[in-house]
Amino acid sequence: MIVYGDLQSGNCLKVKLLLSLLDIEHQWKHVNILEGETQTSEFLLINPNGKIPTVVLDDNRVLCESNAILGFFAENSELLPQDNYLRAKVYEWLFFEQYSHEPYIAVARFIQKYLGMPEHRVEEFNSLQDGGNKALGIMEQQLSKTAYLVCEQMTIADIALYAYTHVADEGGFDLTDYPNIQHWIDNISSLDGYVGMS
Ligand SMILES: N[C@@H](CCC(=O)N[C@@H](CS)C(=O)NCC(=O)O)C(=O)O
Repeated sequence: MIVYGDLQSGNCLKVKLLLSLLDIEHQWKHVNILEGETQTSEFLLINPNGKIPTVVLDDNRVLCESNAILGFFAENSELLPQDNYLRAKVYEWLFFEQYSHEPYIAVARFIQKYLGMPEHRVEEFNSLQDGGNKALGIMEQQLSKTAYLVCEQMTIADIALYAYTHVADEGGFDLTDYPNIQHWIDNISSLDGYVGMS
């Protein structure tokens, strides 16, 4: 199977980290977003939305959207609970990540790290800080009660949220304000099979 991605992207790191933790063999193809490689006619034939991560399975079926990809590969593993309620809590965090976390933290990081904070985006960057800190506050609150976001066991919710949280400082967020998140980050980054951004 082929995974199209960029390891500097949190959405792509989610997939790389899960495949590594579950020891699933794959070929990683680097895609350069800033060079427009997600918008070529060849790439748009694979994913009409022009985004990474994108997975092409061995039978040529395609799967997009990082959190859907996590769910697909985690099925029948301990990273996706069988219990209905716990599974719904995993989904709750996955949707939270896409709507209340990534649009603030990942976008602020993109403006600062990828674009080098251009003058015309400074106001937008500043406007993302409250929303990002709100999301971090919600995670911090949960992690003061349980070791991982859903329960005492790690799930794909943790992988999804880890991706942009552990580099939130690159978007202007100060993680020293969030000691439980810092502890959770340390736990995840010391797992066997861990891979980070490179
Ligand atoms: N909701 C999608 C977001 C994917 C996404 O925005 N990917 C970015 C990189 S992090 C991308 O491919 N941008 C290139 C483009 O929009 O042309 C997911 O979770 O996979």
